[in-house]
Amino acid sequence: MKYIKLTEQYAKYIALIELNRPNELNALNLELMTELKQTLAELDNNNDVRVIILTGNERAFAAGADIKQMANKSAIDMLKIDQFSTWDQIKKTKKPLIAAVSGFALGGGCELAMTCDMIIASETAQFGQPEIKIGVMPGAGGTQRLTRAIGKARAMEMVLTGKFISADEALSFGLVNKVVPVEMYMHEAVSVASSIASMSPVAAQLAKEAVNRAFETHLEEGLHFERKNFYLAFASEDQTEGMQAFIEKRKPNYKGE
Ligand code: CO8
Repeated sequence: MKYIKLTEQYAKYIALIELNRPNELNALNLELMTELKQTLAELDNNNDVRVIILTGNERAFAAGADIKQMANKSAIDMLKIDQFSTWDQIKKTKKPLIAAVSGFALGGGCELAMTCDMIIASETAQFGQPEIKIGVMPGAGGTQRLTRAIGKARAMEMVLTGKFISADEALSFGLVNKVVPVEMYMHEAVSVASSIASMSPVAAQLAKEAVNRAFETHLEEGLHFERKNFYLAFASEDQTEGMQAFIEKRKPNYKGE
């Protein structure tokens, strides 16, 4: 792969994907997004992986879609390229996906971080939807996910002025889970990932699916969906193991079955 690096066993049950276009601040060109989609699909089918961490480098998580690649495109070119089918596929990743963000997370980069299930940020992280400054607007979920995450007033300000927010602001707005010193952000992401990886992968998948449903439907339907997934958890060996381990006062040994 040219634009991403994959370490399948970065830590026990944890895979690490690093966006790797450092000279372009990890601008998300079509090739990178295709590699990312394929890698996530493969990891979703790999039983040795329970949690995936997505990161960039210290300077940039990703500074947005590749402006140079888009600049001369017509609306019909964009329609035919249909890059959003790639984004839709990434959104369908079943395993928990943690973004470890340092430096710039802008435009499509901010949208990619928000597509993940949690965001661990270094204190140097900056989030923004600056598309308006180049004459367009967010296109990969920025107007929707950001608004749901931080509310209309703040999202409107970011989207209409293009201003960046700091990691601490993002934390106080509820966009990120935790902010730590730059030398600690990967360590913190691995720590959260390890905690999730020690749980039943079946339960994690069912729970992720149910939380995401909260964004897509009304309460009654969401509760109904949750209940079905709750029942489904009882079809797993991990449920038997988890409850038996509690009763026997020992650590559960989950197999993802
Ligand atoms: N696309 C292409 N190249 C980029 C991008 C980008 N988004 N961001 C940075 N680069 C390149 C620069 O052109 C530069 O390359 P070169 O050295 O060849 O000139 C290199 O990365 C380093 O960048 P800078 O010299 O500009 O670094 P600074 O530290 O001075 O500035 C900034 C950093 C503030 C991040 C600045 O680079 C910047 O403003 N970048 C653009 C941010 C932006 O507007 N992002 C939104 C893009 S549009 C978008 O994401 C729409 C998403 C729609 C859906 C997704 C569909 C795929």
